[in-house]
Amino acid sequence: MLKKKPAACFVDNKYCPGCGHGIINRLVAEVLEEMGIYEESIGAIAVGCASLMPETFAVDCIQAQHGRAAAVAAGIKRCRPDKTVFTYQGDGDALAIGFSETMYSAIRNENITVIFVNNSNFGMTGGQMAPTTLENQKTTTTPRGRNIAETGDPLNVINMMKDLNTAYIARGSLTNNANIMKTKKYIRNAFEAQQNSEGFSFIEILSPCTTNWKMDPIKAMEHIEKNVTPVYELGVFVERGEKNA
Ligand SMILES: Cc1ncc(C[n+]2csc(CCOP(=O)(O)OP(=O)(O)O)c2C)c(N)n1
Ligand code: SF4
Repeated sequence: MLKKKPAACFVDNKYCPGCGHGIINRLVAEVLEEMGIYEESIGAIAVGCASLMPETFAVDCIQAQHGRAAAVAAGIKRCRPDKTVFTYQGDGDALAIGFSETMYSAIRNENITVIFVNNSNFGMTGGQMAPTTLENQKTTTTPRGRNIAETGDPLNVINMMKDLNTAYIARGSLTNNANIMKTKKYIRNAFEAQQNSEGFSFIEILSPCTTNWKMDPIKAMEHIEKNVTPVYELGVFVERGEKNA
């Protein structure tokens, strides 16, 4: 039986068929609804395909400028500590132009939740290289494949964050039902950590960009299993202040 659409999703999403953003939007909506807080939460939403989230969501959202979502969320949370405040960001947004805002929110252990969608490219603007683009991955700005001698290594931001003083850090994926359910649990744990005033929580989600990868949805999920997950390991890295890795 199909599960009822969460009330927090009031219209169908507008993402490309097979895009991971639609699944993640729904997971966030389900968690907020199950926790009974979707009318008490505020999203700071990034540019890129992430910016389509508020068109689906019956949750108060503010559109942040490119890269600034974590700083905007931190400001909101400091003014309204009673609200659950989250960002929703792609990898180009959170780790390219917004790297400083993202990292300094973690360094300051701001009591916010960052939902970070790693689809290894700038999706909305046509599939350019992002910090997360894999070695040898072809994008519109690396047509012969990413050359790490020129660009540096793909950015594993969790490796940079996990020794900081933060509350909860995890990386999930969407490649099968078990992974989707684990990712949902990570999102819930992150919101609960925020409600307990434990500090910064960060959920990275490996997600397909079917259009720019030029793959059908099944091939895109296989690509994540075979090529993306070995570079970006799944799991919980920080939990309730305890360092797990
Ligand atoms: C200051 C600024 N520069 C460039 C842009 C153009 N821009 C809009 S979306 C985007 C890419 C976002 O990519 P990503 O964050 O990876 O999100 P995705 O679309 O893949 O979900 C860019 C560069 C902008 N909006 N503002
Ligand atoms: S361009 Fe990529 S990230 Fe954007 S909606 Fe389409 S599949 Fe999703």
